[in-house]
Amino acid sequence: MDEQGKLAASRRATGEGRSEAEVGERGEGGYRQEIVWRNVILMTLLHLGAVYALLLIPKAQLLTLLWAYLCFLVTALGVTAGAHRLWSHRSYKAKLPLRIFLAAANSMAFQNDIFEWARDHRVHHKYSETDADPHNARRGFFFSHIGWLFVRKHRDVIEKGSKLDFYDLMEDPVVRFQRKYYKTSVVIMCFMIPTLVPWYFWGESLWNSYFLASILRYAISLNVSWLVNSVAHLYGNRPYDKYINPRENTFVTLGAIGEGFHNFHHTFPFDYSASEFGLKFNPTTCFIDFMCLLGLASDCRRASRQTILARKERTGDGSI
Ligand code: ST9
Ligand code: ZN
Ligand code: ZN
Repeated sequence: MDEQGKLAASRRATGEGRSEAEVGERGEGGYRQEIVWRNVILMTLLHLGAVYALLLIPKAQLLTLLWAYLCFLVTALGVTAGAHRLWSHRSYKAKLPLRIFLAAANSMAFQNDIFEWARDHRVHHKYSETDADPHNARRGFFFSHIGWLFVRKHRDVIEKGSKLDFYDLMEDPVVRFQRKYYKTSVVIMCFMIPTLVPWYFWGESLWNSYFLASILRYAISLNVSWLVNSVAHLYGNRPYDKYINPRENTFVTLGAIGEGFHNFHHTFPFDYSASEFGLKFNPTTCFIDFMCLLGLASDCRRASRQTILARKERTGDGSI
């Protein structure tokens, strides 16, 4: 990226140029919580739609249900192998075709574009459980699960977040492209493709495929991702560091295709497997390993066995 581009990306990332009024609205010293009603209404409608979709399950073709599940897996990989382990943590390297696939899968997830997701996530790791953490679990289960999307961010998120480095993200043309065409890519990947494939290929009704492969799949994948921020920050063991909140939670691991080993992950965020156990229920790790086999991924970073054991000994809670 040229210097101009870098400067513009940095300005966007740091929030430079935000008006006094906008900053003032977040409260000078304290924090005035401002509800974003548009988000409350849209998320309520989405969840009502998902409950209605459950009633359609017995009426849908088996292939449609399998397709919805496949879409869920692709969605999940776009978040776990893409936005999370690749772009937020740089825990492995991916060649262009894999990055394009992961960016498309990430648009299917419709969880904000990769840049925004990774920016919030890096801030979450750096300032966990403080006001600068976008989904600070100390503000309760509801806030860390979904509530953080219903209010304007605490000013600490933006202030402290602006001090972190996000250059590498905007240096990736795939990230820039996805951010530029984010809305279009979401319409295509999150809504059109999941809905049209069952209708075109096996004659499912548009109604069924829209509610099952788009709405229900989207609502479930959001909630599963949010469980990492809520449940995995509140319930479970802390074998690696008992002084931090994130925990190992099997229930979350199962839903979030290997992302519930959260005490390990916050202790060793650079580890590409996000868990001590590599393949022990970690479909995301299986996927990255397979990509390495195909030559599409490389340089997987790992915390050494010795480092893990020493850390467990020093700060773990004694559980396994
Ligand atoms: C969603 C995200 O659901 C889910 C994330 C889940 C994370 C899980 C993590 C666990 C890891 C493992 C993965 C497991 C996955 C398993 C998958 C299984 C399926 N630093 O945000 P704005 C600045 S999204 C620095 O508008 P407001 C910046 O300048 C759901 N600066 O703040 C920015 O401007 P720009 C769908 C920052 O006005 C400006 O501030 N999406 C930072 O307070 C304004 O930013 C929605 O529902 C930072 N961190 O609004 C939309 N942040 O962006 C939700 C901001 O131009 N979002 N700045 O550079 C919104 O509507 C708004 O963000 C808001 C806050 C209302 C929440
Ligand atoms: Zn966390
Ligand atoms: Zn992380």
